[in-house]
Amino acid sequence: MDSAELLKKLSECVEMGKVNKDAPFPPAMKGMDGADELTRQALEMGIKPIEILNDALIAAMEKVGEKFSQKKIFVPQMLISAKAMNASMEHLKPFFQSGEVKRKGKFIIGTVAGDLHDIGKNLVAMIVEGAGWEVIDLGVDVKTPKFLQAIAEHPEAIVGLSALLTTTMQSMKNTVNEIHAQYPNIKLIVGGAPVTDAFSKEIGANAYAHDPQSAVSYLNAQVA
Ligand code: B1M
Repeated sequence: MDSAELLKKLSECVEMGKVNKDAPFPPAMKGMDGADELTRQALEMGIKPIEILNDALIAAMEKVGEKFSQKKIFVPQMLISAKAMNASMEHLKPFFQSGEVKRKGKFIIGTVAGDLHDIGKNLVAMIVEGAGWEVIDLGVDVKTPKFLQAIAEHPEAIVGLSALLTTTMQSMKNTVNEIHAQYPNIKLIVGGAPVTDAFSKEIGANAYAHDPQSAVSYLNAQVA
């Protein structure tokens, strides 16, 4: 198998959610190498981590994000693709951490104060990471001082806020106000099931993303 074929196969594994050889899903790929084994082989073959990231992983996650936006796949498939991507990323992390591969930028994300829902936020974090960004995930029930602390540590970052409850949309508004009061130039993206574009404008966020792929599109546009 040459390097182009290997990257294509790896990309398919991430798109289809084939984590490793032992993984039973998807049934059509049973017994075949998965993202874990193929990433190891790609590195052993001398393919650069940046090529693996861009040509296989990011390409695959873009397709996954688009299919999700078009309702051709649903949350479970997206989660399993993200799991396969993570299996591959485990092999690439040392290269990112050493600075050998340059990320597009930093993205701080958290679910706002009072809100414990994290499935959507985690999906956004994983897809954004798969798109080549360094993600600083602050978790759930994140109060404004924790966001402010993270921004002080990473002033170049773009910040994402997630809310799933109509009640915590008020926390989102407060956090956006307080962040912008201290850091008027920081870019803020908001999202989550009850959040709308109109609400995002009303509270002065810089952008509304209805799904992970639109968050990626906004982020990539900032560094294009
Ligand atoms: Co809760 N819950 N829940 N819940 N829960 C909802 C949200 C609710 C709609 C259910 C209902 O009543 N029909 C309702 C909210 C009603 C409202 O406010 N209008 C509700 C409620 C009321 C509650 C409690 C108050 C229940 C109670 O205790 N009485 C309580 C609140 C706890 C708290 O947060 N303080 C509660 C608790 C829970 C669980 C802990 C049991 C669990 C959360 C587990 C977890 O997250 N680890 C839970 C769950 C699972 C849900 C539902 C069933 C599913 C949410 C979910 O994960 N969806 C939900 C009903 C529903 O949505 N069907 C419900 C899948 C996820 C992939 O979608 O999060 O929307 P979502 O993320 C999407 C987009 O929104 C977007 O990308 C994702 C992928 O497309 N997105 C972003 C999200 N964040 C983004 C950020 C971005 C960009 C895009 O940029 C920064």
